[in-house]
Amino acid sequence: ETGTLRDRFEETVARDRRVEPRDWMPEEYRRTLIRQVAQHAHSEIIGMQPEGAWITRAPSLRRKSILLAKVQDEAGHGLYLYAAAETLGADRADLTAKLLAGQQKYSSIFNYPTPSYADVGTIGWLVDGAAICNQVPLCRSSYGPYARAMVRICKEESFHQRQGYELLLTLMAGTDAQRAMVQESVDRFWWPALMMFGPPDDRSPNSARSMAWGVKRHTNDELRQRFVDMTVPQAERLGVTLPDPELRWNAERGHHDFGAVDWAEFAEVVAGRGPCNAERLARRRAAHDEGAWVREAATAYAAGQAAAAAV
Ligand code: FAQ
Repeated sequence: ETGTLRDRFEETVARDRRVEPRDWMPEEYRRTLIRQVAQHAHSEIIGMQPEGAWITRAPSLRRKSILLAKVQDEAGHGLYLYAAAETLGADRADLTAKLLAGQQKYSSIFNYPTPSYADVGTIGWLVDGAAICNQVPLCRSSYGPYARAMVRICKEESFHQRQGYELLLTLMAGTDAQRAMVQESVDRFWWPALMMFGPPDDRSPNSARSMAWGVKRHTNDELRQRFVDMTVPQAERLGVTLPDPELRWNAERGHHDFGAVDWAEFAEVVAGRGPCNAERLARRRAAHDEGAWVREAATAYAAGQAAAAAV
């Protein structure tokens, strides 16, 4: 019986069809998807903080409206992703509890500070740029609900990337001090953006299996290279220097060569010892506590509705 079910699962994956919530799937497939989707959801929610810090300080009504919309989109992405994880049998409250307890990861990138307003632009350009590069292939992920959530998320991320790039173009057309502010911000975010793609392929324990199952479509290093190749001409157009002396076009490979990422720094950040890990989790815990009354009210309301329906 399990043999046939497993055959059917393997065939679905081999034929590049989608696995749906009611289909039989290997427990390991379920587990790795819950892991990846939950980390992705947590990243969206924690990812609201670095830019959210600038909402009250945005320099104009237009900039404030754009930033508010972007940060709200991130909350929305978190919610669709938690919903996708629930189709796998996970419980959102439990995932949140694990995030708050530091038992589940979120992207390393959100543990870096945003001391400058230019960081809002740089996050849009580089962080959302990297996110799109990583997530467009996930629209073809083998798990249906995750793949479909990615379609809408990627459309919104494209808007996010554009608003960031446009903000930076505006600053670059301004004063010397504004141009310096952009360069300083790009200097801080470039390497952490490259780390978003995860460890190098020979140190990525999940890649081979996730690729075989069609959960991931490209390896971490492939996507990192694609991001570098895509970003270099954008940096030239913008007039900023990417902080890597080894970055150059390699005509033989048809790709840019680039310097070594500091994987020791990455390991520290993922282990919870990055510049803002403690602050991000403390803020998230406080928001959760402050929202307790909403959860209680919603539960009481639902109980009231159920009681009324039972009469
Ligand atoms: N940070 O074996 P692999 C966004 C962990 S974009 C922290 O290679 P995998 C949009 C990894 O989980 C950011 N941990 O793992 C936005 C694993 O640990 P585990 C979110 C990392 O899964 C923009 C271990 O290292 N995007 O939010 C990182 O095959 C602006 C070994 O790694 C996604 O989550 C990292 N950077 O590949 C929001 C995309 N990299 O679980 C607001 C979906 C790796 O075994 C503002 N996820 N780790 O304990 C993926 O594509 C994959 O999960 C990868 C990692 C590529 C991230």
